[in-house]
Amino acid sequence: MLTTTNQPALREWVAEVAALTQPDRIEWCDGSAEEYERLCRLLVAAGTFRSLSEAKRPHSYWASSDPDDVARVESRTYICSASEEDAGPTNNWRDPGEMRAELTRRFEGSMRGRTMYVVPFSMGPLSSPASLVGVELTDSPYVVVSMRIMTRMGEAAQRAIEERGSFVPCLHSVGAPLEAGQEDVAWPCDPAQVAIAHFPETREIWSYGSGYGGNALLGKKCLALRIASVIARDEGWLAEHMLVIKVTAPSGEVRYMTGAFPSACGKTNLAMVIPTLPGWKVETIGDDICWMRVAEDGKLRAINPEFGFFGVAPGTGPDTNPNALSMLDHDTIFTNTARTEDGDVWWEGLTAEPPAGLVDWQDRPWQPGSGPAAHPNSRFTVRISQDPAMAPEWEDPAGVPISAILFGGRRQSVIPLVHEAFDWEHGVFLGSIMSSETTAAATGAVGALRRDPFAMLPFCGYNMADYWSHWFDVGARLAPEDRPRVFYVNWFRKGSDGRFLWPGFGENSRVLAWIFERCTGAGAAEETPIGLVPGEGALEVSGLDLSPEALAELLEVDPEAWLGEIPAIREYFATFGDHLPKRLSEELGALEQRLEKERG
Ligand code: OXD
Ligand code: MN
Repeated sequence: MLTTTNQPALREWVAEVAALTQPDRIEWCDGSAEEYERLCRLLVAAGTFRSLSEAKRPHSYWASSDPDDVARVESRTYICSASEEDAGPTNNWRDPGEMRAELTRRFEGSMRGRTMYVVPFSMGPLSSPASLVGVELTDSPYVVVSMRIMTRMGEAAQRAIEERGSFVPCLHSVGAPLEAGQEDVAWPCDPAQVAIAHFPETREIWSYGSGYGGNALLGKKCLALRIASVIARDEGWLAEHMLVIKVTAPSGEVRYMTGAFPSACGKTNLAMVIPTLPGWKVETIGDDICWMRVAEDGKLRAINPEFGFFGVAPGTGPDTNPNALSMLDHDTIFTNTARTEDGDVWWEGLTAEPPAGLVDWQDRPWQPGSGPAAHPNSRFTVRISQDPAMAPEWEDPAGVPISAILFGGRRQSVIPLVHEAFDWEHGVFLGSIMSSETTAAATGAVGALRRDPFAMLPFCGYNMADYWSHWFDVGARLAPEDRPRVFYVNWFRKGSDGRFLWPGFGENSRVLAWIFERCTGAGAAEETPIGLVPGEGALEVSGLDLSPEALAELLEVDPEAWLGEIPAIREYFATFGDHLPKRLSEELGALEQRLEKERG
């Protein structure tokens, strides 16, 4: 059991925060199984957790959050850089001094009546100099057990911090102090006062008022993306909101790919996809975050800094993601799913018919027709090691060499099933114009179209236009033959009858196979004004219930519809003023010319 540290900065910071937040107790977390068990028992006793049936789902728990604390709150997520310009127009900026003062007031006494847990953790393998270490101070035992699943947490991480002598301080409170004799609630939080603040210059995170997901598990979105993106800019690498997969062809040849998709667009499903194409294999390296560096061998190499999945449950089913289902069989925490009579969990998409006797995510009896039983952003928290499709090299500190980078979003029209960028620069342009129809992963309207460049809109810790320049700079350091090829995919195109044209899921392996073959030089492509699409017969569609007309519609590039997108892109780029890389305006101009030429 850890009781303190020989690291002066950590010791002093813990003492300082304790003096401010006034917890009843301080507990240093060692990450042991015993500690996990004890905290889970405590969460059961507090009513936060319910044990699921040992027979149905051994060693698993169900939690139901406050109905006002169910997703990341982007409107209360702040980048507090010294200058507003450094945060850029896509982030909420607050002056660091003012924010610090305001949050200090909120944190004052915020842990009264509670335990403050000291949670040392590493994003990335402990042995890797590329990993980032942090310490989360939190008054939420739910956060502690989740961090043990999601990160390499505990004693070994603390030793790494002591050796390095530095760490990223991550302060978290649910913002619900208990006065003497006051009874606790199952999910303490303070939704009205939520603030998730990032200080990029001093590399600190302060999060107040929420106990949910990315707001509270600070290693993931806050550290491994927002703060890491700033560190990556300064050090010349890339911290990305991307899955990483290993694709093996029937020949045994291997290629690694990354993919950026906005939240809840099927990233986890693609990371664990079981190919329908005979002989092909896909294995997972990561499902959400990837860090890429130009390595000594000249390749762009990626690691997954995480240790667990925090995946969206609804839509995870036997057809969409059988690997995930077997991974969730045991040792999993479910938050805001529905529950069955016999002590198991359920969500929309798990089975065609809901079982009788469900209780919904708020623990109320559920009736068919009364809305979703599971919250649309309900989640599972599970160790990566439980994924049967994990590639053995997923923890290799050297990373895996990337051959292809995929971008994608949820677009009902205009964007074809797949197209390839002409080169790296055009690829950066494709990433910068990504747009998607919004989902339930964040609070706000669902189904509206929003620009989500590189799927980093909620996660880039600095000016998005400077981030694009950084992508050009990293590309310039790669030899042309080592630059990954860039692709844009859209599984969500609909036909004139309003139905999805592409079956998706396992069939997406057909698109991966074409991408793979483009990387090895075997795949045929046809040039269009927007990029390269599969040439005649190059996309393997045999055995699919897909008419030639539907295939043509899927791959169609309509110059008129694309020209219709240009003014909005130009307007969007203009919001970045002088920061916009000149190369991106040139790419836009060149696209417009190619489209006009095609239209004739
Ligand atoms: C996530 C997200 O939770 O992107 O991964 O919202
Ligand atoms: Mn994500």
